[in-house]
Amino acid sequence: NAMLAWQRTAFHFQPPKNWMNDPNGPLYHKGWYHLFYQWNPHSAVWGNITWGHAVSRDLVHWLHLPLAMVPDHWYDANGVWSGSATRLPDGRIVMLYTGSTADSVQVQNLAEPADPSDPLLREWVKSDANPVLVPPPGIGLKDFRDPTTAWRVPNDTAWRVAIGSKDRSHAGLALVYRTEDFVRYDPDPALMHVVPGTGMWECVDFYPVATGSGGAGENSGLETSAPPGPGVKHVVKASLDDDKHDYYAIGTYDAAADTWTPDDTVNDVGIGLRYDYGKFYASKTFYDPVLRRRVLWGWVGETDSERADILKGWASLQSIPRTVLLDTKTGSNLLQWPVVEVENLRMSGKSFGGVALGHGSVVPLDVGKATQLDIEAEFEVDAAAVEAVTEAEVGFNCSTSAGAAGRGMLGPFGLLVLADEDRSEQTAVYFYLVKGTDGSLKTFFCQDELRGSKANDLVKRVYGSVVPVLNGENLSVRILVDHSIVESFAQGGRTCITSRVYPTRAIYDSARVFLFNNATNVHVTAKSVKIWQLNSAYIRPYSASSL
Ligand code: DQQ
Repeated sequence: NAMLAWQRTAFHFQPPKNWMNDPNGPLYHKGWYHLFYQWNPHSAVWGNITWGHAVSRDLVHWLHLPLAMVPDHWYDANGVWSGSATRLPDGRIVMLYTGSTADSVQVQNLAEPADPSDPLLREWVKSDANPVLVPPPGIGLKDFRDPTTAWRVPNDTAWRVAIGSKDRSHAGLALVYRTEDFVRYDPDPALMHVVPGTGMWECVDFYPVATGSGGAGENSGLETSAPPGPGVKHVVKASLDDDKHDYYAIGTYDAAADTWTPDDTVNDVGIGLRYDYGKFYASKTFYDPVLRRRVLWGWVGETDSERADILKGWASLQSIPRTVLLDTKTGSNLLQWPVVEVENLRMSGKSFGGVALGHGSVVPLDVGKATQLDIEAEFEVDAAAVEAVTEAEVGFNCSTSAGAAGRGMLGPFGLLVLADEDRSEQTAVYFYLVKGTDGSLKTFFCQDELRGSKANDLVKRVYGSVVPVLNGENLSVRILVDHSIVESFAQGGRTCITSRVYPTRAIYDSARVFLFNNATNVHVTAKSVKIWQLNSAYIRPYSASSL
């Protein structure tokens, strides 16, 4: 379909056509990264859920393989829903996934590769023992899904698996089962964690992060079974069915009881931090033994209409895979950053230095074609001007604000991407400072889609949240632009925002980039802006000759 063809992305993972949702069972095996995903083989809307499958050498270029699993048994007849992979120390790979039965009951099933020596793991065999777990007493038949990667603890042979649910009072929760063989489970699950009011927890994720005492950094990711103890914290993530956002918290895992306690109870799972303040859901991490890092995948859905999805014949992307680390400087949030391999797509780059942005200025940056970009920008605000302001917009909130068009004393300022020449379309990525009467500064990081497209069958929002900025730090942002997606990472990945936008004019050679400062009381300097054109990734069907 030539119509809307420019909306298809060039370096984000997509199936050749139809509907996709959650990433499933990511793993590394014999030289290949594997990604499975929820897929509808028949149309561009959710349904008939099967597992699509693709492999990559570098998390950027992908080969599509035949379907891994289809709904062909009573215990998954209504859909092969989400699940996770676990690599056992003897090299065995087990896949646990949720089946929606012929009667729409949610059960957990086991599958294994038919031939583990096949690097491509093309064929999957479902266990004769399926289903291996059914909803326990007190849990709704449709509230029991998405098993995690399994982990072990020191001095115990039993594996642990967490499964998301909710209780009768609408509290979201994670149950933990123990198993020796992935077929028989302790029928009495531990309650890992529960948060009142948060509703059904989908796609729970649970993993350790290094606190830095052992040296933090890109290659300091921890294997899922890394023993708890000094130098290790554990993250719990839940995808909230109620509001379709992924929430996480950092805390301490008690391996004896299989319970977990957040460091900060005010910002508990589901009520505190999000991985991403835009369109990003049902995410999952895996440990990459090659680069010793933890990598996060998330489903980025559409914000156009179902009608448009059917017209264009596809729906949804996967986010750029992101390295996840504990931010050892703040200790209270994670850092997410596009995997380093993305930088191999960089082609010609341009640098701009010391661009002065006076009140109300808009400065075009000539970078040529601007539909596939990697941008790194750093801003310095005029400290004396900030000092002179006594109080500024303490009640500010990205989502309820007027967006980039609003004019505050100390914001907004940042970049406009996927903009056309006269900015009839633009997606704004920006900072906005607020100042309390006590002189304290707070920095917001926002993304404004309100003018993203001339089309009107779209959900357009201003997204964002606070981003921690430490003493002496400039404001920095990394932005990946890929036709119909803008993925942004502020302050090294402390706060992230993903938008789907559907420009009708800022397409092909008409797309532009601008710097802007709409603040009334502060001058800003874009200290450095680096912009690279990004090449397209090879994402194509597998054939024997493609190896
Ligand atoms: N998607 C799957 C479920 C999961 C939901 C079904 C989250 O397993 O809870 O497609 O998007």
